[in-house]
Amino acid sequence: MKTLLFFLALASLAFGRKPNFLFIIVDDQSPFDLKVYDPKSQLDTPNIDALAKDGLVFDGAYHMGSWSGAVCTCSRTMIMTGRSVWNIPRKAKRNPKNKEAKPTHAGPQTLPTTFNLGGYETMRTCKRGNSYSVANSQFKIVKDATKRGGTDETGSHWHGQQVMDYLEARAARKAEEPFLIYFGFSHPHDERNGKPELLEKYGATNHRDKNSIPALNSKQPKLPVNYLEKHPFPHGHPGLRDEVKVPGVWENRDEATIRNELGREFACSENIDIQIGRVLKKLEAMGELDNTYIIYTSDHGMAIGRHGLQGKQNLYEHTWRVPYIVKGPGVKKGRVQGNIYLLDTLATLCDLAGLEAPASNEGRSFKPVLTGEKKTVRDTLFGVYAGGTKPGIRSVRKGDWKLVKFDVLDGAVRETQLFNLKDNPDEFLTQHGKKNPMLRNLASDPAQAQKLAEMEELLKSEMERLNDPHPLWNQK
Ligand SMILES: [Ca+2]
Repeated sequence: MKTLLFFLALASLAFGRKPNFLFIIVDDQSPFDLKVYDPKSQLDTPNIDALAKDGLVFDGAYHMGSWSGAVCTCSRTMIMTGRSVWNIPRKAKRNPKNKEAKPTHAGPQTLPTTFNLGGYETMRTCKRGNSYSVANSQFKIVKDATKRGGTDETGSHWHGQQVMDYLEARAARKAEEPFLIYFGFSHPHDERNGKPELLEKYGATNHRDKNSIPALNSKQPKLPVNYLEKHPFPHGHPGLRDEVKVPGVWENRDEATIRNELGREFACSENIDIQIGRVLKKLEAMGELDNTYIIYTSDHGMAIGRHGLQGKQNLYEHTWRVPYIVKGPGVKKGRVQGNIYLLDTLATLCDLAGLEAPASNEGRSFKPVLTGEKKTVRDTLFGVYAGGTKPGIRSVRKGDWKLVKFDVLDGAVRETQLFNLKDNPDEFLTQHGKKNPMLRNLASDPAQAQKLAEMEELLKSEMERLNDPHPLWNQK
């Protein structure tokens, strides 16, 4: 018997244990909130910083966008299915070109179904709603509730506690099967009701009076470098909740309102970091940390005053991009461009687990980037916001160049922006400073006419390739 056990142990070592996954996803966070992406940020996130130091930080992680004001819903559906933005399950009438759009009970295979079949125990905690409910219910253990309050029971601590309790229960029953934990938070999405001590740290208050503006406080985060009092033209979604109705901000874009709201966002984000710290410590104590891939990301970015916008319904880098950090067995340390979409997560996690990605998946595994064999898995990135007037906003990026087009309000707004992101990472719209003539929108610069034409062509081909049903004014 002893000999048999010895050989079994040897065999399990030889074949290796399946790795675990801790997929952390926050709600509405710009990468530039984090010190990892903006060293000048005042947000303290020691646990995320440590993750970044021991793992790989992606500078080119994007979500593909949304055809709904609820950007969360599209983004999270892409994560769950690995499908591209116009090919995710939804009502067929919204895109008659898309034959696969009709909702069916079968639907595409998802992150939880694939990992369930692969012998994983799948567990999730996250907010309720604005996501792909079919996939949410497919996890073996589901602990969902929307927690945006300022106490342990009503805020991010609650999500952290669900994971702590799950890990405790696994330890008690000596669970052998590998786990995939979808560790979601309801914050820093508004309302950003942070814990009192963290609000105090960032000089913020839970502002509730629509008829006044909050007080300025020297502890509040500074205004973003690309802050504007107003976006230079309507962005195309009149009455959009995130731009006009967020409690504490509404339509105000004055310095005090924006700095207070950033303080609230930071208070909520630091509390998330504290919860991550608890869970990582627990994994270490259980001896599971070294065999666990940890992924940190957000469903999309967020404006909060940048470019005069407040919400997530735009395609500037602060909102189109997401933070994306991976640490785990065999993952290189450092930074990489990586050019990835959130929807590549499914294929990548399958690859790392030795599972086959489902046939319905369109994402690409970026495991070769994680192991250092490649710098990127995509040359071109496409983005859409079509939740307001149609066609809406489109973007395309290749190398350092990025094109953004607004075609909204029945043709009343037709705007083109061309940025060189290497020179102008903050996407200044009008000339910023005197030294570098690239620090502005270059769309009308005759010297860039050829680059503009090239990017226009690239955008058109991406829209066609990806089944986009709404051509822009200059594409017909
Ligand atoms: Ca969100």
